[in-house]
Amino acid sequence: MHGVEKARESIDLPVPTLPQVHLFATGGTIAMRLDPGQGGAAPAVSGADLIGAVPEVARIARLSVEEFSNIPSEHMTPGLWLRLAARLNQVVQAGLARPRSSRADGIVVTHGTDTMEETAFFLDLTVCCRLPIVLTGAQRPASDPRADGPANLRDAIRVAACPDSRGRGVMIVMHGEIHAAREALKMDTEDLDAFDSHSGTELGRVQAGTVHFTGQVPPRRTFSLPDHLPRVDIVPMYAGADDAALQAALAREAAGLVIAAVGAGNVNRALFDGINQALRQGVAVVIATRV
Ligand code: DAS
Repeated sequence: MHGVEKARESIDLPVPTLPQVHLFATGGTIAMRLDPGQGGAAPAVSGADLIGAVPEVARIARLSVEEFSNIPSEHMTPGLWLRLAARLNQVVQAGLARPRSSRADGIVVTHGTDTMEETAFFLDLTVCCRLPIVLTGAQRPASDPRADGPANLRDAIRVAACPDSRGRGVMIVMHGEIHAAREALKMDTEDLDAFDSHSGTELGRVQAGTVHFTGQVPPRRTFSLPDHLPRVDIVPMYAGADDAALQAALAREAAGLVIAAVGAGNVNRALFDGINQALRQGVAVVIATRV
């Protein structure tokens, strides 16, 4: 009798629930396998397979998966950014209407590393919420015996599930490092430590399974999601450049140009004249620098 009473008592105790993390799989090397027929790595692994490869994350979070796409990130487009941001906003908004136990506490996006910084920055500008949104990927395909995808995914889920990650905007988690989306740059084509923060100070690290934040979150601005993104071209300045790229952008009716100028924003005569022509045509021109 005493034992039955005890069992009833333990059933009535509130059960602590694990955080809920929603994963969007978009593709990239993390979702590729070597395909000798194609002479390289090719998309082959779903988001559900990625989670299946790290069963231990069931101790960190409850997971749901959405197969958004399975593409190399070179194929990412502004149209796909709009769709992805809209879905993330839906998940955030739907979650707010749900009871605490069934709403997402964090979001992970698996993505190719080549344009990850661009997607991360776009999401940082357009998904306005305090939920952690964490992008991760891999430098080695899933078929590589030393694949880095599983460890990166585990770390990303840890960061997305961590209460301390709230309000820090969109982040990239790779090789145990946490980078703010506004700061992250892919700096190495092959090394597993592929990303750096351009200020030189990362936001934090995942060490021995624990999330540590050490850096400051850069100031964040968010915008409501437009229906359509205007064409903006990047025009590089380099020794010997002429205005060919700039004229091609104008011919394709770019609404804006970003000039990757040299030094403190310098261009040569040909680009200077082209920029003035663009301004006369009402095209927005932003002078940035390669440095
Ligand atoms: N396959 C490339 C990409 O999709 C590289 C990678 O993911 O690391 O971006």
